[in-house]
Amino acid sequence: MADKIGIDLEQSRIKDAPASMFYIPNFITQDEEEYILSKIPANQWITLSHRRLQAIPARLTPSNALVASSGLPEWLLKPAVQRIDELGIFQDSPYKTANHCLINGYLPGQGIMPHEDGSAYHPVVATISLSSSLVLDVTEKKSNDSSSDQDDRQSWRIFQEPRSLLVTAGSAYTETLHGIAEVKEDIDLKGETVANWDLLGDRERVMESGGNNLRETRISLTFRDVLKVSNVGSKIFGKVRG
Ligand SMILES: O=C(O)CCC(=O)C(=O)O
Repeated sequence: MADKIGIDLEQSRIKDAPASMFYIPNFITQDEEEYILSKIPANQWITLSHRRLQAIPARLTPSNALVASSGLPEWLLKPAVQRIDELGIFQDSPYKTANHCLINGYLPGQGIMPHEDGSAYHPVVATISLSSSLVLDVTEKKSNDSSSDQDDRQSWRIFQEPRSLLVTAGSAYTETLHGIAEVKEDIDLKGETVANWDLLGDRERVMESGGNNLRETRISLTFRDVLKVSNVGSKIFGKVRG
């Protein structure tokens, strides 16, 4: 997968993170961010204990299938999915594009437990952040030394700015867990502690705040290609898999 990624994306590779993670600041404009935010349905949030969530076009079934009567709506396709597709990150996926979006909403102090995205999806996820910055913690799944009591797993901090795109693929998808700490402020942000520091769009803002990031409400759009799709009653999934 990494070999097939175009040269522009290669310049966005997070070198200090597991292969393959890419970070692109200002992937969408402020107007596009406002447009997407204005389109997120206000009445479709599922409130969980530590965040809220929407699955578009639908939640997966217990057997990890996507069964829906329509595809992603226009407001997610343009510009977000269209621009993601231009990167070629879904070129090896069954549908050659994202067919699913999980929208997560986090208040300051909210987060998500370390987890992996699993086998329901082609192993690529593209995350657009909206409204606020925060740190995503990425940790190796397995300890190098299973006989040791000590947790010697390697971990990395990825700082996600509003309007940025984070791509997680390859062994970063299959061999790591990702989570967001339930804190109101991310601290100690600097070149030595943030894996994508050199790729950030606005390092000055972080430095001016003394390496701290006071969180505000953040929305993330996580785009994936669900492997099992039912095309029942639908013209939307044009490419039906055999
Ligand atoms: O909000 C994020 O950036 C992460 C979301 C996430 O981990 C997920 O949807 O599985």
